[in-house]
Amino acid sequence: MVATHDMIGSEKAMELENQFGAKNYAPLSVVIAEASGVYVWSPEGKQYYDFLSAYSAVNQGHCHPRIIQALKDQAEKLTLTSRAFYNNRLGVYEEYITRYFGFDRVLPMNTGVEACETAVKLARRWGYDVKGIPANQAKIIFVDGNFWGRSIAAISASTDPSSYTGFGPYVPGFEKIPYNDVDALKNILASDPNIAAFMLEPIQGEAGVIVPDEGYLQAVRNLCSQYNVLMIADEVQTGLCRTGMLLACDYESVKPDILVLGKALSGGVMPVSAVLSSDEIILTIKPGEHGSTFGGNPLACSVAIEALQVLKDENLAENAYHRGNQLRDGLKAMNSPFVQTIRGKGLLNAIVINESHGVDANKICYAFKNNGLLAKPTHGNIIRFAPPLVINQEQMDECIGIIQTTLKQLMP
Ligand code: IF1
Repeated sequence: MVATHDMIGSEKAMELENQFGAKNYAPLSVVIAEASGVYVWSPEGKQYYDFLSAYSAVNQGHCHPRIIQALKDQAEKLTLTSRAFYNNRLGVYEEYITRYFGFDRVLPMNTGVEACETAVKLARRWGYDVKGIPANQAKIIFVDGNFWGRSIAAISASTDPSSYTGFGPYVPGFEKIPYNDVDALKNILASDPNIAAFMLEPIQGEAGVIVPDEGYLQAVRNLCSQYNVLMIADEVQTGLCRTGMLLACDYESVKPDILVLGKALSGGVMPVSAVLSSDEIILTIKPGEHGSTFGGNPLACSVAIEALQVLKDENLAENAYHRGNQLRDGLKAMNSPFVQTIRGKGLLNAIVINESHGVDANKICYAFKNNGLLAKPTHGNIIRFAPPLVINQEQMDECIGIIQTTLKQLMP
């Protein structure tokens, strides 16, 4: 029996997870014990560049000192009151985040999927109370390749069999159309008066960093307005400077009716998510009709204020924009036979691997690991490259060097 505070080694850590944990993941065989900025270290002290950023939850860099300090300071005073009472941090946070993004109000939740579920509930409720959709007839449109979490509603919207198979029956009232297809959206909105909302990621993360055509977001905005359908932007992964602007929607100056944030909203120190919207939409949910034990807790509020302030103070959107160009230029210059496609915006990138050389994406990620860089394949032959947004030019050059050296080593 390992004492709960023993500093165990990598082998023991993996052994314990394999023996006592559910097997709902198949992690790369690397154990992380410490992290700071763009670096993580194994229990044995081996250093790696983190090119996954906990799926874009540590945009500000691992264990950012200002965010950790905010966590510590608040944790010593007050962590949780429930929403049965007011507390002295929630209102301050609500004013801060609504002014930060330009919305009337915020509904605070914890995880990304909770916030996306909240957005779906808000859209349905608005559909009934404001748009006048008949009871229980509201439809919500999603796109092929969407990913917004692992809840029953989220997998009911999914087109990925590995997300939904074996978990039915599914939530009704969800329809799917192709991503990046304006005509498909126009046709479905014109065909059904009971559509409450259209929900999409401005860039699809899990689907493999799928960047839509220039103008798609603006076309979505216009069509949703034209047909009185709410546009829900799931920026849980693309938001908070990840793609080189504060929000991915900012590239086309599009303002969604409902904005969903999560992940880096806390700088990766705890689960914090948020749904931002207008009075007309968000006030359709009345007291006692929605909530969560930890939603809007004082600790999350203090952490999120600091995490958001760090994004601005350290110009992380601008850095993500330039470092992303540096990375994609570096990858193109390699001209590697393994790399079929390079795509992304800011520091949300992916390479599609040409596996015809007998080397698959998983093997490449293990080779990256051996050379000091951690990345993980998403679907099949796609490797996501998403380092913390604090990465500097010199560190990015070193990472490009590691990637190039590794791919050369693997050539037959
Ligand atoms: C896993 C990746 C997957 C998300 C978007 C909502 C959520 C997510 C756009 C839900 C969560 C996480 C979940 C995690 C792996 C990661 C992920 F795309 F980021 F890589 F799976 F697609 N909207 N994404 O990306 O947020 O409830 O997790 O806080 O489930 O394996 P959550």
